Amino acid sequence: MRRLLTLIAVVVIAVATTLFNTTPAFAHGYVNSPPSRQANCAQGKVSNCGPVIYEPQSVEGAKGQRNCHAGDSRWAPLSDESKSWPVAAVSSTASFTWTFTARHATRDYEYYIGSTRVGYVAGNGRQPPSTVTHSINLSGFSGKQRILAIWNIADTPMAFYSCIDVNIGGTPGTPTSTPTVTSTPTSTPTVTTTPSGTWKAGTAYATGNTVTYNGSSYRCVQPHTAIAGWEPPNVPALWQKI
Ligand SMILES: [Cu+2]
Repeated sequence: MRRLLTLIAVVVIAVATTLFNTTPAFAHGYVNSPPSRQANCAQGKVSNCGPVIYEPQSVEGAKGQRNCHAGDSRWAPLSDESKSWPVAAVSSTASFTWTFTARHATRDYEYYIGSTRVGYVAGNGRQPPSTVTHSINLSGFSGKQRILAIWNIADTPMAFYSCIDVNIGGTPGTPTSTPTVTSTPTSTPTVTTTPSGTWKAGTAYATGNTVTYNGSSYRCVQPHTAIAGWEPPNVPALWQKI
Protein backbone atom coordinates (compact mmCIF):
# COMPACT_ATOMS: atom_id res chain seq x y z
CA MET A 1 0.00 0.00 0.00
CA ARG A 2 2.76 2.38 0.91
CA ARG A 3 4.50 1.68 -2.40
CA LEU A 4 1.28 2.28 -4.25
CA LEU A 5 0.80 5.62 -2.50
CA THR A 6 4.36 6.57 -3.38
CA LEU A 7 3.72 5.64 -7.01
CA ILE A 8 0.54 7.71 -7.07
CA ALA A 9 2.40 10.66 -5.55
CA VAL A 10 5.10 10.42 -8.21
CA VAL A 11 2.52 10.32 -11.00
CA VAL A 12 0.64 13.30 -9.54
CA ILE A 13 3.85 15.31 -9.30
CA ALA A 14 4.82 14.38 -12.86
CA VAL A 15 1.43 15.44 -14.23
CA ALA A 16 1.45 18.65 -12.20
CA THR A 17 4.94 19.48 -13.45
CA THR A 18 3.86 18.92 -17.04
CA LEU A 19 0.81 21.14 -16.61
CA PHE A 20 2.81 23.82 -14.87
CA ASN A 21 5.38 23.90 -17.67
CA THR A 22 2.72 24.16 -20.35
CA THR A 23 2.81 27.62 -21.88
CA PRO A 24 -0.05 29.75 -20.63
CA ALA A 25 -1.98 31.63 -23.29
CA PHE A 26 -0.53 34.96 -22.15
CA ALA A 27 3.07 33.84 -22.18
CA HIS A 28 4.74 35.02 -25.37
CA GLY A 29 6.91 38.01 -26.28
CA TYR A 30 7.24 41.46 -27.82
CA VAL A 31 9.75 44.21 -28.49
CA ASN A 32 9.93 46.51 -25.49
CA SER A 33 12.95 48.62 -26.46
CA PRO A 34 12.63 50.85 -28.32
CA PRO A 35 8.99 50.59 -27.25
CA SER A 36 6.83 48.82 -29.81
CA ARG A 37 3.29 50.00 -30.43
CA GLN A 38 1.93 47.41 -28.00
CA ALA A 39 4.50 48.51 -25.40
CA ASN A 40 3.40 52.13 -25.79
CA CYS A 41 -0.22 51.01 -25.44
CA ALA A 42 0.53 48.95 -22.33
CA GLN A 43 2.37 51.90 -20.80
CA GLY A 44 -0.61 54.19 -21.40
CA LYS A 45 1.27 56.40 -23.89
CA VAL A 46 -1.38 55.78 -26.55
CA SER A 47 -5.08 55.50 -25.78
CA ASN A 48 -7.90 53.37 -27.19
CA CYS A 49 -5.62 50.46 -27.98
CA GLY A 50 -8.10 47.78 -26.94
CA PRO A 51 -7.18 44.68 -24.92
CA VAL A 52 -3.53 44.67 -26.02
CA ILE A 53 -2.85 46.92 -23.02
CA TYR A 54 -3.27 43.85 -20.84
CA GLU A 55 -1.12 41.51 -22.93
CA PRO A 56 1.33 43.33 -25.21
CA GLN A 57 3.16 40.01 -25.55
CA SER A 58 0.22 38.22 -27.23
CA VAL A 59 0.28 39.71 -30.74
CA GLU A 60 0.49 36.29 -32.34
CA GLY A 61 -0.65 35.07 -35.74
CA ALA A 62 0.29 32.85 -38.64
CA LYS A 63 3.79 33.28 -40.02
CA GLY A 64 4.40 35.34 -43.15
CA GLN A 65 2.25 38.38 -42.36
CA ARG A 66 3.40 41.96 -42.83
CA ASN A 67 1.09 43.86 -40.50
CA CYS A 68 1.38 45.17 -36.96
CA HIS A 69 -1.55 43.25 -35.47
CA ALA A 70 -0.80 39.66 -36.53
CA GLY A 71 -4.00 39.68 -38.60
CA ASP A 72 -5.98 39.39 -35.36
CA SER A 73 -8.93 41.77 -35.02
CA ARG A 74 -8.37 42.00 -31.25
CA TRP A 75 -5.11 43.82 -31.90
CA ALA A 76 -6.29 45.84 -34.93
CA PRO A 77 -5.60 49.24 -33.26
CA LEU A 78 -1.88 48.43 -33.63
CA SER A 79 -2.25 48.91 -37.39
CA ASP A 80 -4.16 52.18 -37.03
CA GLU A 81 -1.88 54.73 -38.71
CA SER A 82 -4.10 57.59 -37.58
CA LYS A 83 -2.96 57.14 -33.98
CA SER A 84 -0.07 59.33 -32.82
CA TRP A 85 2.43 56.59 -32.13
CA PRO A 86 5.49 57.73 -30.18
CA VAL A 87 8.59 57.73 -32.35
CA ALA A 88 11.94 56.60 -30.96
CA ALA A 89 15.15 58.21 -32.19
CA VAL A 90 17.65 55.57 -33.32
CA SER A 91 20.97 55.66 -35.15
CA SER A 92 21.67 53.85 -38.39
CA THR A 93 22.53 50.78 -36.34
CA ALA A 94 19.73 50.21 -33.85
CA SER A 95 19.29 47.75 -31.00
CA PHE A 96 15.97 46.00 -30.53
CA THR A 97 15.21 44.15 -27.30
CA TRP A 98 12.57 41.45 -27.01
CA THR A 99 11.02 40.50 -23.69
CA PHE A 100 9.74 36.94 -23.52
CA THR A 101 7.28 35.60 -21.02
CA ALA A 102 7.64 32.16 -22.56
CA ARG A 103 10.84 31.13 -24.26
CA HIS A 104 9.47 29.35 -27.29
CA ALA A 105 11.90 27.43 -29.47
CA THR A 106 12.81 29.95 -32.13
CA ARG A 107 13.16 29.53 -35.89
CA ASP A 108 14.40 33.08 -36.46
CA TYR A 109 13.73 36.80 -36.16
CA GLU A 110 13.04 39.13 -39.05
CA TYR A 111 12.95 42.91 -39.31
CA TYR A 112 11.18 44.72 -42.13
CA ILE A 113 10.83 48.28 -43.33
CA GLY A 114 7.99 48.14 -45.81
CA SER A 115 8.67 45.06 -47.94
CA THR A 116 12.45 45.21 -47.43
CA ARG A 117 13.91 42.79 -44.93
CA VAL A 118 16.52 44.83 -43.10
CA GLY A 119 17.45 42.27 -40.46
CA TYR A 120 17.58 38.54 -39.91
CA VAL A 121 18.75 36.62 -36.83
CA ALA A 122 18.76 32.82 -36.78
CA GLY A 123 17.18 31.09 -33.80
CA ASN A 124 18.46 27.58 -34.54
CA GLY A 125 15.32 26.06 -33.07
CA ARG A 126 16.51 26.83 -29.58
CA GLN A 127 14.87 28.60 -26.64
CA PRO A 128 16.00 32.20 -26.20
CA PRO A 129 16.92 33.67 -22.81
CA SER A 130 14.26 35.87 -21.19
CA THR A 131 15.40 38.84 -23.23
CA VAL A 132 17.43 39.13 -26.42
CA THR A 133 18.84 42.22 -28.10
CA HIS A 134 19.54 42.40 -31.81
CA SER A 135 21.70 45.03 -33.47
CA ILE A 136 20.11 45.85 -36.82
CA ASN A 137 21.73 47.85 -39.60
CA LEU A 138 19.25 50.42 -40.87
CA SER A 139 21.62 52.36 -43.09
CA GLY A 140 19.95 53.07 -46.39
CA PHE A 141 16.92 54.33 -44.53
CA SER A 142 16.46 57.62 -42.74
CA GLY A 143 13.77 59.66 -41.07
CA LYS A 144 10.53 58.32 -39.74
CA GLN A 145 10.07 54.63 -40.49
CA ARG A 146 7.96 51.79 -39.18
CA ILE A 147 9.93 48.68 -38.30
CA LEU A 148 8.06 45.38 -38.27
CA ALA A 149 9.84 42.91 -36.00
CA ILE A 150 8.83 39.26 -36.25
CA TRP A 151 9.63 36.36 -33.93
CA ASN A 152 9.07 33.11 -35.85
CA ILE A 153 8.42 30.15 -33.57
CA ALA A 154 10.16 26.89 -34.52
CA ASP A 155 7.59 24.31 -33.46
CA THR A 156 4.29 26.02 -34.29
CA PRO A 157 2.98 27.76 -37.45
CA MET A 158 2.85 30.99 -35.45
CA ALA A 159 4.87 34.16 -35.19
CA PHE A 160 4.79 37.22 -32.93
CA TYR A 161 4.63 40.70 -34.44
CA SER A 162 5.81 44.04 -33.05
CA CYS A 163 5.80 47.33 -34.90
CA ILE A 164 8.25 49.98 -33.72
CA ASP A 165 8.05 53.58 -34.94
CA VAL A 166 11.51 55.06 -35.26
CA ASN A 167 13.22 58.14 -36.56
CA ILE A 168 16.50 56.97 -38.03
CA GLY A 169 19.29 59.45 -37.42
CA GLY A 170 16.86 61.97 -36.03
CA THR A 171 15.25 63.22 -32.88
CA PRO A 172 12.22 61.73 -31.17
CA GLY A 173 8.80 62.64 -32.44
CA THR A 174 5.76 62.89 -30.15
CA PRO A 175 5.98 61.96 -26.45
CA THR A 176 9.35 61.87 -24.73
CA SER A 177 10.90 58.64 -23.56
CA THR A 178 11.17 60.01 -20.01
CA PRO A 179 8.48 58.51 -17.79
CA THR A 180 6.41 61.41 -16.56
CA VAL A 181 3.79 61.63 -13.89
CA THR A 182 0.66 63.07 -15.42
CA SER A 183 -1.38 65.46 -13.35
CA THR A 184 -4.61 64.63 -15.12
CA PRO A 185 -6.47 61.46 -14.19
CA THR A 186 -5.82 58.57 -16.53
CA SER A 187 -8.73 57.39 -18.63
CA THR A 188 -7.78 53.76 -18.06
CA PRO A 189 -9.25 52.82 -14.68
CA THR A 190 -7.42 49.51 -14.31
CA VAL A 191 -3.94 50.97 -14.56
CA THR A 192 -2.89 52.58 -11.32
CA THR A 193 0.09 54.86 -11.04
CA THR A 194 1.02 53.82 -7.50
CA PRO A 195 4.74 53.24 -7.94
CA SER A 196 5.59 51.45 -4.72
CA GLY A 197 4.19 49.11 -2.12
CA THR A 198 3.18 45.58 -2.83
CA TRP A 199 3.61 44.36 -6.42
CA LYS A 200 0.28 44.34 -8.22
CA ALA A 201 -0.75 43.32 -11.74
CA GLY A 202 -2.11 46.24 -13.75
CA THR A 203 0.27 48.75 -12.21
CA ALA A 204 2.48 50.86 -14.46
CA TYR A 205 6.02 50.77 -13.05
CA ALA A 206 8.84 53.10 -13.93
CA THR A 207 12.53 52.33 -13.67
CA GLY A 208 13.60 52.74 -10.04
CA ASN A 209 10.23 51.97 -8.49
CA THR A 210 10.49 49.53 -5.63
CA VAL A 211 7.96 46.92 -4.61
CA THR A 212 7.66 44.07 -2.19
CA TYR A 213 6.61 40.61 -3.28
CA ASN A 214 6.48 37.53 -1.06
CA GLY A 215 8.50 39.33 1.59
CA SER A 216 11.33 40.39 -0.74
CA SER A 217 12.02 43.82 -2.19
CA TYR A 218 12.63 44.46 -5.87
CA ARG A 219 13.63 47.46 -7.96
CA CYS A 220 12.12 48.00 -11.41
CA VAL A 221 14.85 48.04 -14.07
CA GLN A 222 12.63 48.57 -17.09
CA PRO A 223 9.39 50.56 -17.37
CA HIS A 224 6.38 48.30 -17.92
CA THR A 225 2.84 47.60 -16.92
CA ALA A 226 2.69 44.54 -14.68
CA ILE A 227 0.59 41.54 -15.65
CA ALA A 228 -0.06 38.20 -14.00
CA GLY A 229 2.93 35.97 -14.73
CA TRP A 230 5.38 38.86 -14.50
CA GLU A 231 5.79 38.61 -10.74
CA PRO A 232 9.21 40.05 -9.82
CA PRO A 233 10.94 36.69 -9.16
CA ASN A 234 9.79 35.47 -12.61
CA VAL A 235 11.18 38.30 -14.73
CA PRO A 236 14.74 39.35 -13.92
CA ALA A 237 14.63 41.54 -17.01
CA LEU A 238 12.09 43.73 -15.26
CA TRP A 239 12.92 43.40 -11.56
CA GLN A 240 16.16 43.30 -9.63
CA LYS A 241 16.12 41.90 -6.11
CA ILE A 242 17.35 44.42 -3.55
CU1 LIG B 1 3.66 31.85 -26.11
